[in-house]
Amino acid sequence: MLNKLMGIVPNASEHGLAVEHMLEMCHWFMLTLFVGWGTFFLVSVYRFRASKHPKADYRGVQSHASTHAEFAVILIEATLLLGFAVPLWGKRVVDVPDQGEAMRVRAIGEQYAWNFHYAGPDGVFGRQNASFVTPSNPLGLDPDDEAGKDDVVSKNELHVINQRPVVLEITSKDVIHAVSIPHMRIAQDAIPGTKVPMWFRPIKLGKYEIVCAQLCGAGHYAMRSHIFVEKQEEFDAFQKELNSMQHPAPAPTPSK
Ligand SMILES: [Cu+2]
Repeated sequence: MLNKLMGIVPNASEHGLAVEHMLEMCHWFMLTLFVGWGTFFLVSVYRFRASKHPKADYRGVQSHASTHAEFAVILIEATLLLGFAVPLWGKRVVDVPDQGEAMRVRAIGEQYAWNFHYAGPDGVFGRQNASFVTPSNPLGLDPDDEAGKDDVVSKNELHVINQRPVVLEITSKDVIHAVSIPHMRIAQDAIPGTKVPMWFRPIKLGKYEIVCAQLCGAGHYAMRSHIFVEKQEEFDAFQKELNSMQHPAPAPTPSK
């Protein structure tokens, strides 16, 4: 209920409910702390006002109630962190689905766009080298590498298959960006020179927003993409269309 009040978007991923549960507990805890400390502050301001207490009292508090309250706060915070947050995070980063089960897509950030690189039907990413980078080959795919001949790249559009786990391999070409997909309850920094895997399983067909979650320069606001959760046939059609655009068949030699 508090999550909704804070404007959380609907969940569209398998693990999303666990994240929501965690958020909800934290929000209730923060609300309790806010009301508790706020009340304490107001009561103190009123009770110890100068007109009633012209002379300062240096004896301080005699009861142990505040110590117990503080200890309870530490205990709840430690439980939230060690009992829920760390195990949840541990599960996410250790249990990455394997190659056969999941679809691997590389997400490469640049000022100011996201490139999504698919391995194509062979499931193997083509070799890349910075010296091959051109406007039409933004990721520097080696034209001589067989594995790269079926690779496709889409700009600002990530297409995935409903119910199939996706592993995003996240990196950046220039500065630090971050892939954030609120509906999937995931976010991860894109750091140049590293490739960080982040995974999720989409469970609801539809189009959702992907935003850059690191202030990466003057055009940061424009670094907005979309994720399309589709049926297998729609995904295949999308891949085929990109493939025919990016790997056009050689023109037939004119016959005499
Ligand atoms: Cu960015």
